[in-house]
Amino acid sequence: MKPINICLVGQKFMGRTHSNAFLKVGKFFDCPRDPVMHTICGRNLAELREFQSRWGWKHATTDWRAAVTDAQIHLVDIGTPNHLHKEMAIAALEAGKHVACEKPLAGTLADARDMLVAARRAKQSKTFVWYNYRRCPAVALAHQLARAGRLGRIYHVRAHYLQDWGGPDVPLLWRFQKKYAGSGAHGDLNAHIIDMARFITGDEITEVVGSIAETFIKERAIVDEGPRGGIAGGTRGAKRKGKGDVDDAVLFLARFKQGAIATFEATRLATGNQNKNGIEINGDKGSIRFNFEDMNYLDYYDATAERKVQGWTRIMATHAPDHPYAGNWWPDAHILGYEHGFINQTADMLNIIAGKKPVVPMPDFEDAYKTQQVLEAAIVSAEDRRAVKTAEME
Ligand code: SOE
Repeated sequence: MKPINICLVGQKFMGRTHSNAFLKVGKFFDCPRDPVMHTICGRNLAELREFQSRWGWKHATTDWRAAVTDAQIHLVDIGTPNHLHKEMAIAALEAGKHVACEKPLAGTLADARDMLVAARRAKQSKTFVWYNYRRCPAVALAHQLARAGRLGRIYHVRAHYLQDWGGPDVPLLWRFQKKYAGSGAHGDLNAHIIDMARFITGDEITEVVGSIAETFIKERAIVDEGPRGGIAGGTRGAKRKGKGDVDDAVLFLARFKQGAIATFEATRLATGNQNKNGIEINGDKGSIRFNFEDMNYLDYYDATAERKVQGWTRIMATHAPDHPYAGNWWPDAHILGYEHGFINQTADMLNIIAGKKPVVPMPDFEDAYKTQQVLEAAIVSAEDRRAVKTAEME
């Protein structure tokens, strides 16, 4: 089997999820290419060496530019803070590599546009964006049901991504600084649910009708060392404070091209909700609802069933061959977790590189740019206090 030599940039939280996916994918999927964990890049050499030996990367380097342009590399995977996506992706595309990039595509629409232009120019390169929740079997099933017409005409989309890790005790990480992240909960969390809503409905958001953004916590402790493999980390020993200049929460209303209306809600301050990534969609033939904290289930309501037996069906989406990706994992109800979305995505990336079809559509730079336009429209809408068409956000 032909190898795919991978260079991953980033060795924190996403570095771990991606390394795990590259390590496992060949054990559970018949991959058309052999993923080789060739080079890991990061800034701190001591941490990098430890990471390299823990996960089994062949080489480790702090020189990302040399690594992503190295003739031996076929796929560059970017798992860094958002402000670095553009430079790294463009360098890799210009060197003829396939590129996988963490979400959102970039911190700003301008960076995302430059990445899109580079991707369009690099005709031989495939691009991928890690909207990993598309590949939870329950979400992929919702997409298939909607595509098969089981929801009928869609009236409402109600999406929320609620976390609570962003309180005042959390230090001034890159995620709270505009120059690194672009935005806060918005680009981090609304990005996922915009992608999920577009993916399931197969429709595009044409207008943000109104948006509200709030930064509740304006100052945070400055710490020397960020978290190692998680999100937040502590503030022990911190003496200085700095300004957090991104949103903690953004809510907005939107319209879809085919007429559905929608609400989106993202926050890091929803006390008690740790990773409540949820969506509900109502159509004239049926409805679905999904909550990542219960990720193996998809709730489905079939409004075409005989009235006396209509009701919510709670589907444990782990049954092969009916449920997407289920056949690659365990017997029914031997449930899956967060990491499986990344592994499923890796299998599909390898399929696409080999010219095969993914199980469900993959977000590439072209697709992720559409999500980025919606993110930008919501920012402009909140700033200008007006309705904003996504087409304005070129
Ligand atoms: C932090 O809010 C975070 O890790 C996001 O960055 C991820 O994209 C999301 O999947 C889980 O939460």
